[in-house]
Amino acid sequence: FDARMKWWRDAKFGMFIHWGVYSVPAGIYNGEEVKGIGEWIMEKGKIPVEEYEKFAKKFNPVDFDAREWAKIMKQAGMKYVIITSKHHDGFALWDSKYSEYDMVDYTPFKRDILKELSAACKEEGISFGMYHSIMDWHHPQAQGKKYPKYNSLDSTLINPEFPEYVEHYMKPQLKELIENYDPEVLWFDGEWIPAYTHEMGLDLYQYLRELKPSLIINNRVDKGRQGYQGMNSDDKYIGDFGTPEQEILAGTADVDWESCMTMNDTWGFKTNDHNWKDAEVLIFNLVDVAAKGGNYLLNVGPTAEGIIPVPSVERLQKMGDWLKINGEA
Ligand code: FUL
Repeated sequence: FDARMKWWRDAKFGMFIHWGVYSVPAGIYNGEEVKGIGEWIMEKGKIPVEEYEKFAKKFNPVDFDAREWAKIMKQAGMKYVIITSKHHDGFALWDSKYSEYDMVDYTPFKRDILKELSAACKEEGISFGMYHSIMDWHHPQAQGKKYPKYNSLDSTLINPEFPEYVEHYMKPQLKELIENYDPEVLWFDGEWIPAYTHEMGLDLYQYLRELKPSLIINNRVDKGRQGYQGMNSDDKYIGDFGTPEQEILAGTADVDWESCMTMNDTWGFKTNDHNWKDAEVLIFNLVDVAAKGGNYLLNVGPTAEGIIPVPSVERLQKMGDWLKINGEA
Protein backbone atom coordinates (compact mmCIF):
# COMPACT_ATOMS: atom_id res chain seq x y z
CA PHE A 1 0.00 0.00 0.00
CA ASP A 2 2.64 2.50 1.02
CA ALA A 3 4.82 1.89 -2.00
CA ARG A 4 1.85 2.31 -4.29
CA MET A 5 0.84 5.62 -2.67
CA LYS A 6 4.35 7.06 -2.41
CA TRP A 7 4.48 9.18 -5.56
CA TRP A 8 0.98 10.48 -4.88
CA ARG A 9 1.80 11.49 -1.31
CA ASP A 10 4.90 13.29 -2.47
CA ALA A 11 3.08 15.03 -5.31
CA LYS A 12 1.11 17.58 -3.23
CA PHE A 13 -0.12 19.63 -6.17
CA GLY A 14 -2.14 18.59 -9.22
CA MET A 15 -4.32 20.03 -11.94
CA PHE A 16 -7.98 19.13 -12.22
CA ILE A 17 -9.41 19.64 -15.71
CA HIS A 18 -13.15 19.80 -16.29
CA TRP A 19 -13.60 19.81 -20.01
CA GLY A 20 -16.37 18.55 -22.20
CA VAL A 21 -19.48 19.46 -24.17
CA TYR A 22 -20.62 21.86 -21.41
CA SER A 23 -17.83 24.23 -22.38
CA VAL A 24 -19.76 24.90 -25.62
CA PRO A 25 -22.87 26.47 -24.02
CA ALA A 26 -20.47 27.80 -21.34
CA GLY A 27 -23.26 28.54 -18.88
CA ILE A 28 -25.77 29.99 -21.34
CA TYR A 29 -28.82 28.22 -22.80
CA ASN A 30 -31.37 29.88 -25.12
CA GLY A 31 -29.77 33.22 -24.44
CA GLU A 32 -30.27 32.90 -20.70
CA GLU A 33 -27.69 32.35 -18.05
CA VAL A 34 -28.16 29.00 -16.30
CA LYS A 35 -27.41 29.20 -12.60
CA GLY A 36 -24.96 26.83 -10.98
CA ILE A 37 -21.77 25.06 -11.95
CA GLY A 38 -21.09 24.96 -15.68
CA GLU A 39 -20.68 21.21 -16.17
CA TRP A 40 -24.18 20.71 -14.73
CA ILE A 41 -25.88 22.85 -17.40
CA MET A 42 -27.68 19.87 -18.92
CA GLU A 43 -29.40 19.18 -15.60
CA LYS A 44 -29.74 22.73 -14.30
CA GLY A 45 -31.03 24.04 -17.62
CA LYS A 46 -33.28 20.99 -18.11
CA ILE A 47 -31.79 20.50 -21.56
CA PRO A 48 -33.21 17.42 -23.32
CA VAL A 49 -30.65 14.84 -24.44
CA GLU A 50 -31.29 15.54 -28.15
CA GLU A 51 -30.75 19.26 -27.63
CA TYR A 52 -27.59 18.74 -25.65
CA GLU A 53 -26.23 16.46 -28.34
CA LYS A 54 -26.29 19.45 -30.71
CA PHE A 55 -23.66 21.14 -28.55
CA ALA A 56 -21.51 18.02 -28.84
CA LYS A 57 -21.82 18.19 -32.65
CA LYS A 58 -20.38 21.70 -32.46
CA PHE A 59 -17.52 20.93 -30.09
CA ASN A 60 -14.45 21.88 -32.10
CA PRO A 61 -11.51 22.95 -29.90
CA VAL A 62 -9.16 23.95 -32.71
CA ASP A 63 -6.80 25.70 -30.30
CA PHE A 64 -6.23 22.64 -28.13
CA ASP A 65 -2.54 22.01 -27.62
CA ALA A 66 -1.74 19.20 -25.19
CA ARG A 67 1.94 20.16 -24.95
CA GLU A 68 1.02 23.69 -23.97
CA TRP A 69 -1.27 22.41 -21.22
CA ALA A 70 1.41 20.07 -19.90
CA LYS A 71 3.88 22.96 -19.86
CA ILE A 72 1.45 25.09 -17.88
CA MET A 73 1.18 22.30 -15.30
CA LYS A 74 4.91 21.86 -15.15
CA GLN A 75 5.61 25.55 -14.77
CA ALA A 76 3.04 25.76 -11.97
CA GLY A 77 4.83 23.03 -10.06
CA MET A 78 2.04 20.52 -10.53
CA LYS A 79 3.00 16.87 -10.48
CA TYR A 80 -0.14 15.22 -11.77
CA VAL A 81 -3.34 15.85 -13.67
CA ILE A 82 -6.88 14.53 -13.43
CA ILE A 83 -8.97 15.18 -16.56
CA THR A 84 -12.63 14.34 -17.13
CA SER A 85 -12.67 11.25 -19.32
CA LYS A 86 -16.45 11.39 -18.92
CA HIS A 87 -18.50 13.76 -16.79
CA HIS A 88 -22.17 13.35 -15.81
CA ASP A 89 -23.30 14.31 -19.33
CA GLY A 90 -21.90 10.99 -20.59
CA PHE A 91 -19.69 12.41 -23.34
CA ALA A 92 -16.30 10.68 -23.75
CA LEU A 93 -13.17 12.73 -24.41
CA TRP A 94 -11.40 9.73 -25.94
CA ASP A 95 -12.07 7.45 -28.89
CA SER A 96 -14.18 4.76 -27.24
CA LYS A 97 -15.14 1.66 -29.16
CA TYR A 98 -18.17 1.28 -26.88
CA SER A 99 -19.76 4.57 -27.81
CA GLU A 100 -20.25 6.95 -30.71
CA TYR A 101 -20.82 9.75 -28.24
CA ASP A 102 -17.18 10.64 -28.06
CA MET A 103 -14.69 13.23 -29.25
CA VAL A 104 -13.54 11.27 -32.30
CA ASP A 105 -16.84 9.87 -33.59
CA TYR A 106 -19.23 12.67 -32.71
CA THR A 107 -17.44 15.99 -33.15
CA PRO A 108 -15.89 17.85 -36.08
CA PHE A 109 -12.60 17.86 -34.17
CA LYS A 110 -12.12 14.08 -34.41
CA ARG A 111 -9.01 14.04 -32.25
CA ASP A 112 -8.45 11.88 -29.19
CA ILE A 113 -7.92 14.33 -26.33
CA LEU A 114 -6.77 11.74 -23.78
CA LYS A 115 -4.26 10.25 -26.18
CA GLU A 116 -2.66 13.61 -26.86
CA LEU A 117 -2.72 14.81 -23.27
CA SER A 118 -1.44 11.58 -21.72
CA ALA A 119 1.47 11.57 -24.19
CA ALA A 120 2.30 15.22 -23.52
CA CYS A 121 2.19 14.66 -19.76
CA LYS A 122 4.51 11.70 -20.05
CA GLU A 123 7.01 13.92 -21.85
CA GLU A 124 6.88 16.45 -19.01
CA GLY A 125 7.00 13.83 -16.25
CA ILE A 126 3.46 14.57 -15.07
CA SER A 127 1.40 11.66 -13.76
CA PHE A 128 -1.82 11.16 -15.66
CA GLY A 129 -5.23 10.41 -14.17
CA MET A 130 -8.89 10.60 -15.06
CA TYR A 131 -12.14 11.73 -13.49
CA HIS A 132 -14.92 9.35 -14.47
CA SER A 133 -18.60 9.79 -13.66
CA ILE A 134 -20.64 6.79 -12.60
CA MET A 135 -23.81 8.79 -13.11
CA ASP A 136 -24.52 9.12 -16.84
CA TRP A 137 -27.29 11.37 -18.18
CA HIS A 138 -26.86 10.12 -21.71
CA HIS A 139 -26.64 6.34 -21.62
CA PRO A 140 -30.12 4.79 -21.95
CA GLN A 141 -29.38 2.12 -19.34
CA ALA A 142 -28.20 4.69 -16.82
CA GLN A 143 -30.14 7.96 -16.50
CA GLY A 144 -30.46 8.58 -20.22
CA LYS A 145 -33.10 8.68 -22.91
CA LYS A 146 -35.55 6.26 -21.33
CA TYR A 147 -37.11 8.79 -19.03
CA PRO A 148 -38.21 11.79 -21.11
CA LYS A 149 -40.93 12.41 -18.55
CA TYR A 150 -38.24 13.46 -16.17
CA ASN A 151 -36.35 15.17 -18.93
CA SER A 152 -33.98 12.21 -18.78
CA LEU A 153 -32.09 13.73 -15.95
CA ASP A 154 -33.68 12.78 -12.67
CA SER A 155 -31.07 10.79 -10.84
CA THR A 156 -33.56 9.72 -8.19
CA LEU A 157 -35.00 7.26 -10.69
CA ILE A 158 -33.57 3.80 -10.57
CA ASN A 159 -33.13 2.39 -14.02
CA PRO A 160 -33.62 -1.39 -13.71
CA GLU A 161 -31.00 -1.81 -16.42
CA PHE A 162 -28.36 0.08 -14.49
CA PRO A 163 -26.39 -3.10 -13.60
CA GLU A 164 -26.10 -3.77 -17.35
CA TYR A 165 -24.74 -0.30 -17.91
CA VAL A 166 -22.17 -1.02 -15.22
CA GLU A 167 -21.14 -4.42 -16.58
CA HIS A 168 -21.37 -3.85 -20.33
CA TYR A 169 -20.55 -0.19 -20.67
CA MET A 170 -18.87 1.44 -17.71
CA LYS A 171 -16.47 -1.37 -16.85
CA PRO A 172 -15.47 -2.02 -20.48
CA GLN A 173 -14.87 1.70 -20.97
CA LEU A 174 -12.70 1.83 -17.88
CA LYS A 175 -10.75 -1.21 -19.06
CA GLU A 176 -10.26 0.57 -22.36
CA LEU A 177 -9.00 3.67 -20.55
CA ILE A 178 -6.53 1.66 -18.49
CA GLU A 179 -5.23 -0.30 -21.46
CA ASN A 180 -4.92 2.62 -23.84
CA TYR A 181 -3.92 5.55 -21.65
CA ASP A 182 -2.26 3.95 -18.65
CA PRO A 183 -3.67 6.24 -15.92
CA GLU A 184 -2.06 6.32 -12.47
CA VAL A 185 -5.25 7.58 -10.80
CA LEU A 186 -8.96 7.00 -11.36
CA TRP A 187 -11.15 9.63 -9.76
CA PHE A 188 -14.77 8.56 -9.57
CA ASP A 189 -17.81 10.74 -8.99
CA GLY A 190 -21.60 10.65 -9.36
CA GLU A 191 -21.67 7.62 -7.07
CA TRP A 192 -24.61 8.92 -5.01
CA ILE A 193 -27.31 7.84 -7.44
CA PRO A 194 -29.76 5.34 -5.94
CA ALA A 195 -29.02 2.64 -8.51
CA TYR A 196 -25.37 2.40 -7.46
CA THR A 197 -24.52 0.20 -4.47
CA HIS A 198 -21.65 -0.37 -2.08
CA GLU A 199 -21.28 -3.87 -3.55
CA MET A 200 -20.90 -2.43 -7.05
CA GLY A 201 -18.23 -0.11 -5.69
CA LEU A 202 -16.32 -2.93 -4.07
CA ASP A 203 -16.52 -5.02 -7.22
CA LEU A 204 -15.41 -2.07 -9.37
CA TYR A 205 -12.46 -1.29 -7.12
CA GLN A 206 -11.23 -4.89 -7.19
CA TYR A 207 -11.79 -5.18 -10.93
CA LEU A 208 -9.68 -2.11 -11.63
CA ARG A 209 -6.88 -3.04 -9.25
CA GLU A 210 -6.64 -6.42 -10.92
CA LEU A 211 -6.31 -4.74 -14.28
CA LYS A 212 -3.64 -2.41 -12.95
CA PRO A 213 -2.33 -3.20 -9.43
CA SER A 214 -0.56 0.15 -8.95
CA LEU A 215 -3.71 2.15 -9.71
CA ILE A 216 -4.82 4.71 -7.11
CA ILE A 217 -8.59 5.16 -6.78
CA ASN A 218 -10.51 7.85 -4.87
CA ASN A 219 -13.14 7.17 -2.23
CA ARG A 220 -16.04 8.12 -4.48
CA VAL A 221 -15.81 4.67 -6.02
CA ASP A 222 -17.84 3.70 -2.97
CA LYS A 223 -21.51 4.54 -2.54
CA GLY A 224 -21.92 7.99 -1.04
CA ARG A 225 -19.23 9.89 0.80
CA GLN A 226 -18.72 12.65 3.27
CA GLY A 227 -15.34 14.27 2.94
CA TYR A 228 -12.89 11.78 4.26
CA GLN A 229 -15.44 9.02 4.40
CA GLY A 230 -14.02 5.86 2.95
CA MET A 231 -10.73 6.58 4.59
CA ASN A 232 -11.37 5.08 7.98
CA SER A 233 -8.90 2.46 9.01
CA ASP A 234 -11.71 0.02 9.81
CA ASP A 235 -11.79 -1.08 6.18
CA LYS A 236 -15.49 -0.52 5.99
CA TYR A 237 -15.22 1.82 3.05
CA ILE A 238 -13.44 1.50 -0.24
CA GLY A 239 -10.96 3.84 -1.88
CA ASP A 240 -7.41 5.06 -1.42
CA PHE A 241 -7.93 8.69 -0.56
CA GLY A 242 -10.59 11.07 0.71
CA THR A 243 -11.89 13.90 -1.46
CA PRO A 244 -12.97 17.01 0.46
CA GLU A 245 -14.47 19.36 -2.11
CA GLN A 246 -14.06 23.15 -1.99
CA GLU A 247 -12.81 22.86 1.59
CA ILE A 248 -9.72 22.20 3.61
CA LEU A 249 -10.28 20.15 6.72
CA ALA A 250 -8.00 19.66 9.67
CA GLY A 251 -5.59 16.95 8.57
CA THR A 252 -5.64 13.43 9.87
CA ALA A 253 -2.23 11.86 9.95
CA ASP A 254 -3.23 8.30 9.09
CA VAL A 255 -5.55 9.19 6.24
CA ASP A 256 -4.74 10.13 2.64
CA TRP A 257 -6.77 12.99 1.27
CA GLU A 258 -6.89 15.54 -1.51
CA SER A 259 -8.77 18.85 -1.52
CA CYS A 260 -10.16 19.72 -4.91
CA MET A 261 -11.03 23.35 -5.55
CA THR A 262 -12.03 25.79 -8.24
CA MET A 263 -10.31 29.11 -8.96
CA ASN A 264 -13.65 30.84 -9.60
CA ASP A 265 -17.10 29.37 -8.85
CA THR A 266 -17.36 26.70 -11.53
CA TRP A 267 -15.52 23.56 -12.62
CA GLY A 268 -16.60 23.55 -16.27
CA PHE A 269 -16.08 26.81 -18.19
CA LYS A 270 -18.70 29.55 -17.81
CA THR A 271 -18.44 32.72 -19.87
CA ASN A 272 -19.85 34.89 -17.09
CA ASP A 273 -17.95 33.57 -14.10
CA HIS A 274 -15.27 36.13 -13.26
CA ASN A 275 -15.16 35.52 -9.53
CA TRP A 276 -11.48 34.58 -9.45
CA LYS A 277 -9.65 33.96 -6.22
CA ASP A 278 -6.42 35.91 -5.84
CA ALA A 279 -3.18 34.07 -6.48
CA GLU A 280 -2.24 34.78 -2.85
CA VAL A 281 -5.29 32.84 -1.68
CA LEU A 282 -4.44 29.91 -3.91
CA ILE A 283 -0.84 29.86 -2.69
CA PHE A 284 -2.07 30.00 0.89
CA ASN A 285 -4.43 27.08 0.22
CA LEU A 286 -1.65 25.00 -1.31
CA VAL A 287 0.60 25.58 1.69
CA ASP A 288 -2.25 24.97 4.12
CA VAL A 289 -3.20 21.68 2.46
CA ALA A 290 0.39 20.51 2.21
CA ALA A 291 1.06 21.40 5.85
CA LYS A 292 -1.95 19.35 6.90
CA GLY A 293 -0.74 16.34 4.95
CA GLY A 294 -3.00 16.49 1.93
CA ASN A 295 -2.81 17.11 -1.79
CA TYR A 296 -4.23 20.15 -3.57
CA LEU A 297 -6.08 19.48 -6.81
CA LEU A 298 -6.69 22.84 -8.42
CA ASN A 299 -9.20 23.08 -11.25
CA VAL A 300 -9.15 24.70 -14.66
CA GLY A 301 -12.09 24.76 -17.06
CA PRO A 302 -10.85 25.17 -20.63
CA THR A 303 -13.02 26.91 -23.23
CA ALA A 304 -14.77 25.24 -26.15
CA GLU A 305 -11.82 26.35 -28.29
CA GLY A 306 -9.40 24.45 -26.09
CA ILE A 307 -7.88 27.37 -24.22
CA ILE A 308 -7.19 27.39 -20.49
CA PRO A 309 -8.65 30.77 -19.44
CA VAL A 310 -6.04 33.52 -19.13
CA PRO A 311 -6.93 34.35 -15.48
CA SER A 312 -6.24 30.68 -14.61
CA VAL A 313 -2.92 30.63 -16.43
CA GLU A 314 -1.85 33.89 -14.76
CA ARG A 315 -2.59 32.45 -11.33
CA LEU A 316 -0.79 29.20 -12.07
CA GLN A 317 2.20 31.20 -13.24
CA LYS A 318 2.30 33.07 -9.94
CA MET A 319 2.00 29.85 -7.98
CA GLY A 320 4.87 28.31 -9.92
CA ASP A 321 7.01 31.41 -9.42
CA TRP A 322 6.31 31.36 -5.69
CA LEU A 323 7.15 27.65 -5.45
CA LYS A 324 10.42 28.20 -7.27
CA ILE A 325 11.48 30.76 -4.70
CA ASN A 326 9.92 29.34 -1.54
CA GLY A 327 9.10 25.75 -2.21
CA GLU A 328 11.13 22.61 -1.91
CA ALA A 329 13.73 22.29 -4.61
C1 FUL B 1 -18.93 16.96 -8.01
C2 FUL B 1 -19.52 17.00 -9.40
O1 FUL B 1 -20.92 16.86 -9.39
C3 FUL B 1 -19.08 18.32 -9.96
O2 FUL B 1 -19.63 18.54 -11.22
C4 FUL B 1 -17.56 18.34 -10.01
O3 FUL B 1 -17.13 17.37 -10.95
C5 FUL B 1 -16.96 18.04 -8.65
C6 FUL B 1 -15.48 17.89 -8.64
O4 FUL B 1 -17.53 16.85 -8.14
O5 FUL B 1 -19.44 16.00 -7.20
